[in-house]
Order: sequence, then structure tokens, then C-alpha cells
Amino acid sequence: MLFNKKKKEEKKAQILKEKLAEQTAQEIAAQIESVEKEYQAQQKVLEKQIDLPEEEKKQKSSLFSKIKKGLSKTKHMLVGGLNELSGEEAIDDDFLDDLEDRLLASDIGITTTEKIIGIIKNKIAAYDIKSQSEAVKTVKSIIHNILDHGDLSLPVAASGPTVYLFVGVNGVGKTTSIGKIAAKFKQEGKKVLVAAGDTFRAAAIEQLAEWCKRADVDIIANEINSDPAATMYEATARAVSEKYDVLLCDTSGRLHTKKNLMEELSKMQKVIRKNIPEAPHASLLVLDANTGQNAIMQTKEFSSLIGLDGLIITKLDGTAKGGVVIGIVNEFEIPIYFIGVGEGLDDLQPFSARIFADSLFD
Ligand SMILES: Nc1nc2c(ncn2[C@@H]2O[C@H](COP(=O)(O)OP(=O)(O)OP(=O)(O)O)[C@@H](O)[C@H]2O)c(=O)[nH]1
Ligand SMILES: [Mg+2]
Repeated sequence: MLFNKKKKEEKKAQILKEKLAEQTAQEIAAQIESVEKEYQAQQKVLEKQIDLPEEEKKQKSSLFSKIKKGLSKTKHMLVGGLNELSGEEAIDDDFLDDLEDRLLASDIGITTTEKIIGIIKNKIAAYDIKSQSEAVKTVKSIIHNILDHGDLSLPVAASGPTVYLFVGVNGVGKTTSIGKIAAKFKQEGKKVLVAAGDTFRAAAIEQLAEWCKRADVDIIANEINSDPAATMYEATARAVSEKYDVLLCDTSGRLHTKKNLMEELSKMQKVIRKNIPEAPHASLLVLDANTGQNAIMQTKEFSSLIGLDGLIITKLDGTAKGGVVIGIVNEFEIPIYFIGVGEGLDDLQPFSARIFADSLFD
């Protein structure tokens, strides 16, 4: 009897042991599985981390080469000119005059040229620089510093549609820039509406419609010679009711000296605010880099007459006057958001002061 009990106990213990062993094996297998899963997940994260910089590097280098190519004429004028001056001889008045001429020739502007020459003269007086090559090196680093502002993104509405109003003189690239920006937003998955506020010419509406077709975004357009403010009213109402993310408003080209046309722009801003009180979230002045110093005049005038939140500088690819970008960054608090370096869809690039400076000097 006692023997039987002992045997039963032994058997029970054996079963328990086996069960325990089985359980432990299952637990270990589960643990291994979870560790493996974790490892695989970590691998994926690591792979992504490795992939990302590569991808970014590729994107950055293609952006860099695009901008560098676009700026080649300006680079030739500005940096090529400076390098010609760069000798080991001592600095004299002739050298300083020559330096000043070359800065002005690359359209940096009088104010910024005077600032650069002033710093150079102070450094000479303080015996910080003696040779011409040291002076040229210093000019390059001053320009780097002027340009070296933080890169900014366009303001975005806290809620509801974000409205951007594009203004500028005739033919600077407003409509083309809207087309390119519309395509960018569309690619980001945003719902985009474009308002044809240039009711002055039938061709202007057709041109914008063509860009919208290409970018696959919606357009709102009225008849030729109708009041552009009415188009703005309709567009903002539709942007709100149909929950658009972005509304891009085109306007006809106008000279900053034409008072009635500038008042028309103020009226458009007011009408836009009727449906979206904090809009336009940015009134953007489009400037053609070819106009050089006139771009500075246009910025001053548009800014004082209608208020500006940002700038777009186009056609840098076709000009040696890209130095104007340096003058604008130095003279105005208004940020440059995009630069145009060609006519292609991806030739309008977000402005990066650092990439701009590196493209000029590297
Ligand atoms: N090379 C080059 N051409 C550009 C660039 N941006 C615009 N253009 C060209 O400039 C010309 C005028 O562009 P539009 O977009 O029609 O200019 P706009 O300001 O809307 O003109 P208006 O409506 O007449 O005042 C077009 O032929 C564009 O292709 C650029 O960055 N580089
Ligand atoms: Mg236009």
C-alpha cells in the first residue's frame, strides 16, 4: 500500500516535472520568438536609419548641383571676379576700389557693398588682414554670414485652408511659380485650389488652367475683365466649404508705381479676409533676379504699400545678377521662401541660405 502510494507520488512528480519542462520550453520558445521579433524590428529601424541619410544625401546632392548649375553665371561674376583680385600683395586703395566695383557689378547693391567694404576697412585698420588674398577670403566669409539665416518654411494656417497671395510686376514668374508650388503641394497629398486672380488677359487664365491641369489641382476662374476681388471671395468661400488645404491666388502683373493697381491688391487682401480672417497667411512677392537692383526697389514698394510676408526670386539660372539675393537678405527682414533656377517643374526650390552660399563658393 505504502509502496503503491510512493509509486503514485513518484509518477505525479514525474508528470509535474515533464509539464514544467514543457512549459519552460514553451516559455523559452516564446521568449526567443519575441527577442527575434524585436531584433528584426530593430534591424528594420537600423536599415531605415542607414537608408535615410543615403536618400537624404542623394536628394541634397542633386538639389545642390541643380542650384549650383543655376547660379553658375552669378558665381562666375562674383566669385570669379573676387578670385582675380586675390593676390599676396598688400591692400591699397586701388584694390579696395576694384573690390567695391566687383561687388556692385554682381548686383549685391550699394548698402550691402558699403557694409562689406566697411568691415574690410575696419579689419585692415585692426591689422587683422594685410594681403589681398586675406581680404578676399574675408569678403567670402562676410557674405556667408549675411546669408546664414535659419531656413524657413511657409506659414501654415492653424486650421482650415492656408491662403497664399502671389504678387509682383509683369512677367516675373508668378503664374509659373504657382504651377510649380501647386504640383509640390499636390505631391505632398494636399487638396489644392488655385484662384485665377489675373482677369486682365484671357491668355493668363488659360496659362494658369494649363498649369493646374499639369499639376492635377482645381482652379476657380471668372470671365476676363471681371473684378479679381470677386474671384478671391468665391475662391476663399469654396476653399472653406470644400475643405481645401491650400489656396494659391494668382494676380495680374502690376508696376509698384501704379497706385490704383496697388489699391486693387489691398482690396483683394481685404476680401480674402472676409471668409478667412487670418488670410492671406502669406502675401508673396515674386521677383525676377534679372532686374537686379530694381528687385530691391520693388521689395521696398510692395512691402510698404500692401505688406509682404515672403519673397520668391525666379530666373537665377539666366543671370549674373544673383548677387541681389545677398543684398535682399541683408537689407530686408522678409524671408525668401523659394528660388527659381530653371523653367522645369522641379526648378523652383525652397531657398536655403546655406546651400545658396555653398553653391557660390564651393
Ligand atoms: N529660366 C527661367 N524662366 C522662368 C523662371 N520662372 C519663370 N520663368 C519664365 O518666365 C516667363 C514669365 O512667367 P510667368 O509665370 O508667366 O510670369 P507672371 O509673373 O505670371 O507674368 P504676368 O502674369 O504677365 O505678370 C515664362 O516664360 C516662364 O517660363 C525661372 O526660374 N527660370
Ligand atoms: Mg501671370
